[in-house]
Amino acid sequence: MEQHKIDEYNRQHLATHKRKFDFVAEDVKDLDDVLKKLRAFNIAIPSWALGTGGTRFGRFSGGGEPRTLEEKITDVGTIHALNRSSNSISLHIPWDIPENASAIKAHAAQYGLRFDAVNSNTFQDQKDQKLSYKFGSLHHTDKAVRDQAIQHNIDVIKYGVQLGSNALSVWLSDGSNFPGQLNFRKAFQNTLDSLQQIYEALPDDWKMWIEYKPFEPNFYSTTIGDWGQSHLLASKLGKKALTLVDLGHHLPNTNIEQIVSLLLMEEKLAGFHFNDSKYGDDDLTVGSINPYQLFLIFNELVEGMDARGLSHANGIGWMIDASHNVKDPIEDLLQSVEAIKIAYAQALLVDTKALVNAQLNNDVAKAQETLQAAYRTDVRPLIAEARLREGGALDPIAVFREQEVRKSLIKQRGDKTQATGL
Ligand SMILES: [Mn+2]
Repeated sequence: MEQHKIDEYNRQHLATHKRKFDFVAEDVKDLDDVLKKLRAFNIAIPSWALGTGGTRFGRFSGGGEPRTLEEKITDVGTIHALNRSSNSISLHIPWDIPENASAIKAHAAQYGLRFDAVNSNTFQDQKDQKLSYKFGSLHHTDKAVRDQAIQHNIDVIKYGVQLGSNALSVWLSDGSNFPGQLNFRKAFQNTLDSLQQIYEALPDDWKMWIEYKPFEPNFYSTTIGDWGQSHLLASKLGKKALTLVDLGHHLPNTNIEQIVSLLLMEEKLAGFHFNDSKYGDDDLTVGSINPYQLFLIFNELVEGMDARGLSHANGIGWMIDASHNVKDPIEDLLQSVEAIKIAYAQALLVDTKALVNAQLNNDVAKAQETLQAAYRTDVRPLIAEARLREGGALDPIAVFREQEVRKSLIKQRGDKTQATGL
């Protein structure tokens, strides 16, 4: 994405933007501080979200999908050039093995990108793999399978070290489909023992992020099924182990914002996998179904991070984990980042003094009014202004469409390409 094209678009739309920005900015206390925070806030793009996601019934590629890790990085570069808020990429091993780490790093640096957490994968069997994960990986009854899965995680750390990453993200599909299939206690102990061995392989400045999920692909039990189980493991492992919250990994109507608040309090919140859902782990675009919940989560994040003096930009990990089977992946990721920044900006606008007062006085109506006053503010011009000051586009999707980026990707890469991933 050439900068002059972005600048040209911005020039054409500057007057309209100014009018909208001035209108909302007038009522924002600490405007400079809010803009500074918005400019610093970046969300990592997962390497598996740049192609069209499949479902268990089918997959309909959209054309021009990245065929290699280099092309995935190029696409993240396009996203970052447009929104200036996606300065890192999160790799999934073995879908994206960096064969030549220094060349990959240089390619990413060219777009101003670095590498976020690396993700291991023991929920599928790979070609040439000796033992199967059909009945689990780190919790497996057979020590040989556990050892193989442990070694894979250690290999992933090694790839991550070469790329300058500093966290290993672990999601296990381990669980059971039928009552009686598994001894819960032994499965948990095996998992703990396996994670301990991986933990010992972590470099000093690394973290281990432990993700949980209540069901799917197993439908009777999941060995790390909820935040309690993840937190129990993280507590037993030590300071470098933390709980990762994937928004779609909860049963319907779970109060995720409360989970976030308590994990932050305990210094055990690793970070986020953003997505949205209506029924289960739908992996829909974050903010597309329940933007109010996203705002309430960010309200707890801002309050809890401020209470601990953490930097919003990098105090915890921010990452998208979604799968798009009908949209252009780049447009979907641009929408995702925008939705996250909207919720963040609204949380920054909460009148915290008024809220604390309302809470102390049990003024329930005032507390609700205070939160919703922030939520109902149209903060999009603030985000556009922050993006403009960083050199991004006032409207990233509009530029992506005007420049016919997808069309040229199809021309370069072909119509029938398929990115590695789900
Ligand atoms: Mn996830």
